Amino acid sequence: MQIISPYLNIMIKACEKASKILIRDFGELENLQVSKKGPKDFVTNSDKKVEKILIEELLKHKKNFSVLSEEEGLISNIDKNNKWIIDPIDGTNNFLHGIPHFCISIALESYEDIVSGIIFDPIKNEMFYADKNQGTYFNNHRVRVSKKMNLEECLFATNKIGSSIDQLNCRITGSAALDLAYVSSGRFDGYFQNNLNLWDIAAGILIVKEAGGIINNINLSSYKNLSVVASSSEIYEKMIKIIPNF
Ligand code: LIP
Repeated sequence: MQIISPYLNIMIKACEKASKILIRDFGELENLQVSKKGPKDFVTNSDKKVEKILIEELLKHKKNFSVLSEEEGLISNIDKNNKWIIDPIDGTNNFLHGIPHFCISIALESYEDIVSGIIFDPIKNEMFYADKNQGTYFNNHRVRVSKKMNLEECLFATNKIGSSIDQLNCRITGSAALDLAYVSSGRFDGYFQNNLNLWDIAAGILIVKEAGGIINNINLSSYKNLSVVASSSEIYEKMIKIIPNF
């Protein structure tokens, strides 16, 4: 019997509400005003609208919780031990190029531990979620990481290309959160990437672990330039022997 925490219920409802805007704007891509935030990072109006809806919905139920979000940054609140960690659109570049591979990612960090997480792909209507010690679910079905043992049979997600990993079969998808979600359900056998932000991966950290996966230790107090290695226990050691040092 699947029982989800009140926090996860709040996160699911916030995603469902915000995703309506995301789906509409994705369909009207050419009308989006884009304001340049930096060489690589474009901020869309959608990004900000979705973030605003998510923050409003989450704080409606837990008004004292703090927030760390991609556009707003850190909103320190009365309760500094509980923090919503939000990426309103993970896969922003895919979104802007009309590629239907992006998601909303929300995590709840409580006393320096990720206790609930959700990754929702509104275009494919695929929702991955977990509460700590309760397992990982994909559209209401329990999922587990890959059982493959041989690297030759594996498919990895990364953004690292180069000779040292030519022996691995890799994909670069543009969404760290969905990469981690796909590891949790066995679509990818492993994932490794560096130079990530905490909001890209916070939900995925728990979702991989609760699906029986292994993930390197992530320092939740640093928000930028994070490295992630995630897979099943069967191939974790084999994988890290091959991938470049981060
Ligand atoms: C993105 C990550 C992706 C990474 C991009 C960017 P955003 O997050 O999901 O894996 O390669 O550089 O960081 O900016 O779309 O939320």
